Amino acid sequence: MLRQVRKLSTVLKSSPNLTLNGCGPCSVLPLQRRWASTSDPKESKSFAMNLFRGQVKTDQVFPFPEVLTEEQRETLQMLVDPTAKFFEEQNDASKNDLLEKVEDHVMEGLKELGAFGLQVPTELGGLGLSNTQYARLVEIVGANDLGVGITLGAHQSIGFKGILLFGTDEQKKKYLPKLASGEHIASFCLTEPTSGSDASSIRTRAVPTADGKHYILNGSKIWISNGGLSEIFTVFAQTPVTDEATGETRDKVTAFIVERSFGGVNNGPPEKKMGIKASNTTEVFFEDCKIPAENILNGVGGGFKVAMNILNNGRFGMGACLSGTMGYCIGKAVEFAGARKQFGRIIGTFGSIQEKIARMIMMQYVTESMAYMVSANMDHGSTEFQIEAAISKIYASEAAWYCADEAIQILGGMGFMRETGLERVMRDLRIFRIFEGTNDILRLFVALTGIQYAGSHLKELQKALKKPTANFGMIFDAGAKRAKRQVLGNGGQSMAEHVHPTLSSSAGQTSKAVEDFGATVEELLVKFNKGIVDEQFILHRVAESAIDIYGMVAVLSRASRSLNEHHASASHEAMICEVFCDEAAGRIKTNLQATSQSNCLENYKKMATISQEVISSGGPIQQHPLGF
Ligand code: MYA
Repeated sequence: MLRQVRKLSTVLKSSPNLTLNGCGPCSVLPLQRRWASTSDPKESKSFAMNLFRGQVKTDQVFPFPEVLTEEQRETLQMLVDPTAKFFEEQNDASKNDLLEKVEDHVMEGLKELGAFGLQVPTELGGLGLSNTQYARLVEIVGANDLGVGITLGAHQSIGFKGILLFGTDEQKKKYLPKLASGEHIASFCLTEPTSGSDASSIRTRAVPTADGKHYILNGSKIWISNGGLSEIFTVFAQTPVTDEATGETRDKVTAFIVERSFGGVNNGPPEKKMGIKASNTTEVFFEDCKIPAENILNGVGGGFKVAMNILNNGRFGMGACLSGTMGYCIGKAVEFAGARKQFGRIIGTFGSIQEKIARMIMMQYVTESMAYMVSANMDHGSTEFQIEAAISKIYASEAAWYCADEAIQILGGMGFMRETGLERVMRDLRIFRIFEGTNDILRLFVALTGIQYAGSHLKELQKALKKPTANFGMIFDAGAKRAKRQVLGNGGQSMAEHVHPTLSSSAGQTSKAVEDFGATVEELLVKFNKGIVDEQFILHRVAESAIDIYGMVAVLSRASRSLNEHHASASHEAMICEVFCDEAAGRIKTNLQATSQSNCLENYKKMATISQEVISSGGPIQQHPLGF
């Protein structure tokens, strides 16, 4: 992300001033780097991306996307019960946790179920499931055993996803059948001792042999899920790439399919971890490992794109998986709250417990709605879901943590006991806020990607203003939107036409949030120009608002569908939606204000100083209350 920040810094150089017709002066930043090559900024269909321009693009969100064909639905229904039954009868999550491995008979049973090749095409031995079908099964895994989930997820969500997404026909035919059956397990090898969030700073290197037919790979990777079990590794390494135009050679990331049988591949012992203990995590070392050149994915130097796309593609699965985990925690909490008596009353009748349960349910509803919205968009063929997938991952991992924590709180001392099963879930959940992109990095990713998109359109406006008569429509449109925002506020851009009338007030709150958000992004671009990339306190609040708005839209859309189709739970869902939207609207207002309010900006400066002082002194520096 630092690289992204640095790159964005170069993008945001020299900002000439611009006056929007009738809307007062504003400076427009030229976000050159990413858009310099194209004459027009790309119009995105992504709902989240367009939020940053204060626009509501409804294609991906209203009505709540339905993608399953009748046949897919039937297939899925045939898989759901046996999968749930398998976990209930065959898998013992606490035993796996204690053994620090998935029991052998469970691994074999999962292979028989086809769980290692859920999305591999049927002609290559897999179940050929869509993203939505996959999500539904993954939810069951998440409800039962996150350690098993990571074993399966590291294998297919990231381990061999590169072959599915970027593999040639030959690569797919060669590798996928054994991966789908589980005969071969796969790992995703990106992280290194000196390269975590800054993925493109990896040092593992692969150099071509003199005849160019092979690459020799050297380096080491850490914290590799399935590292000790895998035969197949998707490995990211620096390779020398010569620029044809300049003749200059520099390193670029290339993705390789590496077989353990190539030789020179070794792994360390299983790591001792806080949670997901049943999943195998090791270091993996490559020493003069000879890889055929045909095992490159997406061409030499195309590896960073492979890595990012694999990660984007896998993140919705985490949302689905964790909505299952949240369901498990809620089940434990309500079972206890509905039976436990204290002070002569069932504790579930006390307001403080009711609030906890309602919040857990609300968060699960949002998580589920986001996950299935993203999976449906992917199944519809969208290629622009990276912001939504990141939002879904951030939200799900934090919501699940909240649910596990509150479930333990409701169960009190019982929740703290190992036999209840919640302490394992809480330990397992902690990593979800860290891996597949830390939530902090993903928040910056969400904010900066969206801001870049908004900035590219401002740049286009700047160009248009150079020839105002030829581009009158565009200038007028932008000016009118701004004016409308200033004059009409809430009424400027309504979402009400897309939602059930019961939810019109929530729709109004969401429309208002979108408009305020777009205006804030524009103001930030104008105010900070290239400096916005260094304003992480502010970017965090921008990301928080985007997450809340996406949540509002996801639940509005889903609850509207339930109301329109008269689902039995429709009025319950409507209430969830109303409460979430109302609270989210409040948070968004606070977060957006906190991007410009002077006291907030002062606080950020002070917090930066406090932190710097503490870091440089190696710990707390305040005097002890007792003075010694
Ligand atoms: S695996 C390890 C996880 N590691 C990470 O996630 C690394 C996080 N870091 C990054 O993602 C990147 O380094 C960031 C950018 C985002 C920080 N989509 O200059 P740049 C393009 C598409 O900004 P950087 C693990 O944890 C960008 O547009 N494109 O890059 C195991 C630009 O393109 P162009 C993207 O500052 C987990 C170019 O790249 C994206 O270096 C096990 C350079 O951009 C993107 N996202 O870094 C989980 N980002 O040059 C198991 C950047 O064309 C699964 N770009 O303008 C469990 C699943 C659930 C269970 C399932 C049960 C079955």
